[in-house]
Amino acid sequence: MRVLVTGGAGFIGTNFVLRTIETRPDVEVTVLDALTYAGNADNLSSVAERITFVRGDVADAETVDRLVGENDVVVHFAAESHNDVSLRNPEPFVRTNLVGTYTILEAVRRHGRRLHHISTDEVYGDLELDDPARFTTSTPYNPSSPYSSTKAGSDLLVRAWVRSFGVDATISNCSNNYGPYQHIEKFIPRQITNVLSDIRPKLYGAGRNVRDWIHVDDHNDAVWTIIEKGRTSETYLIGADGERDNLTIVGLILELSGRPADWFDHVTDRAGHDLRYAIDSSKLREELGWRPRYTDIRAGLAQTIDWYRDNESWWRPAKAAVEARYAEAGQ
Ligand code: NAD
Ligand code: TDX
Repeated sequence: MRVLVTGGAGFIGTNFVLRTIETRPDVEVTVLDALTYAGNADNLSSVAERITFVRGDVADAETVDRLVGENDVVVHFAAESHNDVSLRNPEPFVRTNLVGTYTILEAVRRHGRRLHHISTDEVYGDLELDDPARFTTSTPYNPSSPYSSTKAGSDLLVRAWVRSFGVDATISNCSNNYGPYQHIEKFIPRQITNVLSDIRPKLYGAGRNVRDWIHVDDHNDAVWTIIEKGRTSETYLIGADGERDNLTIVGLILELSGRPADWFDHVTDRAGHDLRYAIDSSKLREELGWRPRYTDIRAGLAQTIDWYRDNESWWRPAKAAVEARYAEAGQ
């Protein structure tokens, strides 16, 4: 099988490519990545001989058409992915997430290829903290931010291309990922690298917002399960029953790092900050037999802290600039 992985030099895409090469010797991987600030080609240096890497834009129709034509399956991870950045400058979100997905869809349609589109639980908006409900595939779309609205729009484009043109596509909406190679602008790696830099962790607002954490390897195993066993035109929700509020996550990081429990700051809240996400992944579990392997978030976080401690050269060059941007916003 020849697989085109868009966004393969970012956090989840890197983990997907490394794991695919390790566990599926019969798969040929081509990565298409624009190497924005969030992408890093060095992530893939250990498998450079085993993959084809193309630096390019998913909104560039010519490049996309050629690469889609040369592959059997497209796994579309490429996106602008950070809510805080989307609040400062939404333009690249519209271009990459909407025009990029449109460009992929047109190429997939022309060449009759299979697409798996990677999306997020944020398309459903948020839940109240005391609401026992979780998102299902029938929850109405209700995105809050420029990021999540462009991801919602990209999902709707995929659905329309399936219905109108018979494109062979599946969609997955996953909850918050953590693990190695995540950009340090994101919550968990920001706090881990803060602690490693002697900076106090920064919690937006009261820290009561809830995210449903899943280890990136569990997400990527689910993606392979859908590629291999998923029914065409279906949407699958991916989640590992990992609901925790941000305060709890910071508490665990402090404890695992041997710091006092109150060694953190409350900072300016995010505009329009979604309260709670929670995924009901029973469709994926019951229909396709997927199960998460990382069910102990404490152990998963300990392993992630070790990775950032052991790979300081990977994140250190970006740290001062990331913190300076947050400081400007009072965060
Ligand atoms: P990331 O920001 O770490 O990586 C994105 C990658 O896409 C980078 O390598 C970047 O260079 C590349 N890219 C950006 N614009 C591009 C363009 N125009 N053309 C080609 N490449 C481009 O993001 P991530 O956290 O790995 O997320 C990957 C996907 O998973 C996204 O679609 C995101 O919406 C989705 N997702 C993420 C999470 C999460 O918790 N991180 C959860 C659910 C879904
Ligand atoms: O310094 C921080 N302090 C803080 O309290 C940062 C960076 C974040 N937060 C809060 C905001 C959220 O409640 O932590 C939570 C997680 O924040 P992010 O890591 O920015 O993730 P989120 O906004 O939930 O979105 C993530 O999950 C869904 C990914 O970035 C998206 O790509 C994915 O779709």
